[in-house]
Amino acid sequence: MQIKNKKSSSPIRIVRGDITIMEVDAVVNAANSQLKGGGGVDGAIHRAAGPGVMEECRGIGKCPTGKAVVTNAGSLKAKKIIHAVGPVWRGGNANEETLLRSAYETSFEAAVRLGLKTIAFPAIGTGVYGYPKEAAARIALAAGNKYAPHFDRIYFVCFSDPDVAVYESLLNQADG
Ligand code: AR6
Repeated sequence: MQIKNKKSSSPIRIVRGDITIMEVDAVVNAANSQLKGGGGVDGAIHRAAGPGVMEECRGIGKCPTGKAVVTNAGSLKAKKIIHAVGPVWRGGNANEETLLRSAYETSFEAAVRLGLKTIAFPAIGTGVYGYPKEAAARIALAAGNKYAPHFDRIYFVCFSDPDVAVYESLLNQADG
């Protein structure tokens, strides 16, 4: 797993790897509003966490797009899973930006409320849901900067080197 960030005063770190092995207080999931599990990072998290988490999701029922719900973390090395629901990309004129920002901010708010100090996010919405990667990374990093004072570490976990490069170039731009 590679960890890079020039700006050591910031809690934000860009990581390449599998979010299910992160040792953090909160792992964020890119869920669907039925909380039914699926492919991608959602499938990986539920497989790694075990059936108790799916049972908890069934008990909660649904989660609107742009919001998040919290469960225990089962077998993950985390205290909680925050299941955030990003928007399906429909071309950019269907409120996608507001909904993705809200998915990040609602997740951060839930973690703050629970006193969680370290958190790991996948690139919500950028897989099956089709949100353009750079635009999504901008929203993720802006939310990270907004909530940075509340956290010891905020990891953005990328699944590929090109995804890491997108986040890093945006971070470097921000560093000037
Ligand atoms: N660790 C970190 N990132 C991952 C992992 C992993 N183990 N696996 C995939 N990714 P997606 P979405 C990356 O499709 O677009 C599901 O079926 C992946 O490369 O998982 O929000 C849900 O049930 C991509 O960059 O989530 C929903 O129905 C990112 O995670 C729907 O897909 C998000 O891709 C949600 O779609």
